[in-house]
Amino acid sequence: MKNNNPYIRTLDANLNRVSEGIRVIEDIFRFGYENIAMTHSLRNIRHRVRNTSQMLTSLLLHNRQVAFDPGVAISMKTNIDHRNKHTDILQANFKRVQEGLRSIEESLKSMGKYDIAKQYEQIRFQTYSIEKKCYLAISRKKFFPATDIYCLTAESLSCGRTNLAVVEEMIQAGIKIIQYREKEKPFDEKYRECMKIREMTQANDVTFIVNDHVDLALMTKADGVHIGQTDYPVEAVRALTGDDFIIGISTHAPEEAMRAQEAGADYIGVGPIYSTKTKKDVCDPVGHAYLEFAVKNITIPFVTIGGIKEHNIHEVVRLGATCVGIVSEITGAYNIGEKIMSIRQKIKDCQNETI
Ligand code: TZP
Ligand code: MG
Repeated sequence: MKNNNPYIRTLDANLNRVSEGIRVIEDIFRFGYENIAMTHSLRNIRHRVRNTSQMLTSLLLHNRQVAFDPGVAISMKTNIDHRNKHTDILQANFKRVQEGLRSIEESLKSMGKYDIAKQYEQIRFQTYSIEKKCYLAISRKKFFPATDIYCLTAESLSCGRTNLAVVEEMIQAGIKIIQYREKEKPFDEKYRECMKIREMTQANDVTFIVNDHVDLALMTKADGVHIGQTDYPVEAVRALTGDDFIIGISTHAPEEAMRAQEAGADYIGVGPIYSTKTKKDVCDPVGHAYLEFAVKNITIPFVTIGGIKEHNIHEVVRLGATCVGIVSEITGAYNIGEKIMSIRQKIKDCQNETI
């Protein structure tokens, strides 16, 4: 058959190549690493690749001529690649995706479709930073766990129970990440509590984060630290802790979130969504709009926090929050285990609604 439009055929082949390459990477993060955040951002980019040229679909299919493609025969004769490590497969597929995107750009320019070409250029740049995040995610041994509830301590809101007693109940209820947040006590006491919590969390495979104090986090061998906007910069903290350490940062606006992500934070706090009395120096509630921004734009894990209770949790989950930070509703519950079970069920119910 006559090769009537080489640009359209190149475009068609490369759109398939790029989507397939992203799908391979996505599946490694989905099934191999069970990394929700990376799976999510790869899925977004795969959809963006397809949606950007949706109006060309019928043109592309009309011009598809697999039987006349000399590349098929060459490929059939070539031995299969012997890549067996995840990192080799990732590297090969990122290259495939980026080369494909460049080829798409050039074909579109040759067809006079400069605006769409520009969009694919942006997608290509996006893949460069996702590639870096993928490598960081797998080179770090410490991951933000894939989990629904992020618990924090608050002894003054624990109905007379100690931080240690509350943490014990959280662990028994199956909580997978706990932050030690304690603003009042002297450092020697904080140190003793953190040492004990480290022991308890380690024994139960629970991620342990220390609020505010990177020195305390390092001394007690916590998995990470959680800092605020006016604390030391993420880069400076990272220089101190190394890569094998989780750094989380509170954010209250899109610019702060983007900056934290660029600076190499492992996760961000998104909030306060609703008004809360738990945090003393807290800003006004950011409401649902900022959460919606985070759901669409943030590619690292994020913890939705601030005034979240059993009665309003459905609102944030329906907007796309997957991990929710809850303080007083849990620390102040009469029965912490039952409260966690019941909140967890509400989260599941909302997630099932959207399937
Ligand atoms: N960061 C933003 S709001 C907040 C923190 C630590 C406190 C949330 O507490 P609560 O009791 O769940 O409203
Ligand atoms: Mg702080």
